[in-house]
Amino acid sequence: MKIKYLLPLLFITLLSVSCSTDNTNTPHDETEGLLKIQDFSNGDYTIEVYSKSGLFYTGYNHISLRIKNLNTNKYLENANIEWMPVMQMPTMEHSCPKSEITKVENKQTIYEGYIIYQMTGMNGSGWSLTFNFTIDGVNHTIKDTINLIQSDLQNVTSFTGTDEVRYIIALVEPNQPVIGTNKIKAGLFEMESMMNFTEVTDYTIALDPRMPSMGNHTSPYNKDLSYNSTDRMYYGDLSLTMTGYWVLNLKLLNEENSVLKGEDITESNAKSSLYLEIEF
Ligand SMILES: [Cu+2]
Repeated sequence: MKIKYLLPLLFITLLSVSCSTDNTNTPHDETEGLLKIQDFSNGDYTIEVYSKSGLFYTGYNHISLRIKNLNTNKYLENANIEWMPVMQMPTMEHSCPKSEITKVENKQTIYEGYIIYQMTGMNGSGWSLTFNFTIDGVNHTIKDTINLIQSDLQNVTSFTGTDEVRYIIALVEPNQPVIGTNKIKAGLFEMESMMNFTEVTDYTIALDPRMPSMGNHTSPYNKDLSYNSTDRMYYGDLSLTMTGYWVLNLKLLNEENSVLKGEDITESNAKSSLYLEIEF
């Protein structure tokens, strides 16, 4: 019995070892399920940038990429890459929250990370993306402008708390909401400077979903979002009792449970000043 299961496993292990030492290091199914957004090229290297949609949107973007050496036509398997999104505005420039770029487990050539665009300019203009990477001690930089599409719904919001700190909350999940209880995942960031955004730890995001078109009714069994130190995101339960347009009314509370932004929903207050939107 055991041998029967071990043998295929051994075979797969051998196969994957032989693959990684193979000189054709471009298994063409590694980008399966992804659509290319854009190539960033400097003549020697091209960074192919992908996502599920093939577009950059305002809000949370999960991004996959790989780097091709144009002289050898091979994809790099051990690159050390950093990125910097910058928006050029009339009087200043600023960045947005982003993750590190890490190698995807079980893939040879794919790297991943996220960028949370909090705004866009006229016709999707304004943003550039710069990649910095080092190969054999040589630094490389590739910069290009991107096109950023405005999301229909408010999936990201930036605001100033009563503590005078500038924050950003972005909806990460659910991607495809269902009737019933959905896992809700959000990122919370503090704007330390125009270029530097850091994850906020151990706060609480109170959640009160409402349906404005139906008497502003709420739903049962929601759970406020709390901090998860493993992936440094916030998680809670979002209950959606029917399809349609929902306002996710929020309140941001610090470690002392002081409200930094947002209000309770009452007879006289139909909406919090801090909210996100979902429609399905
Ligand atoms: Cu801007």
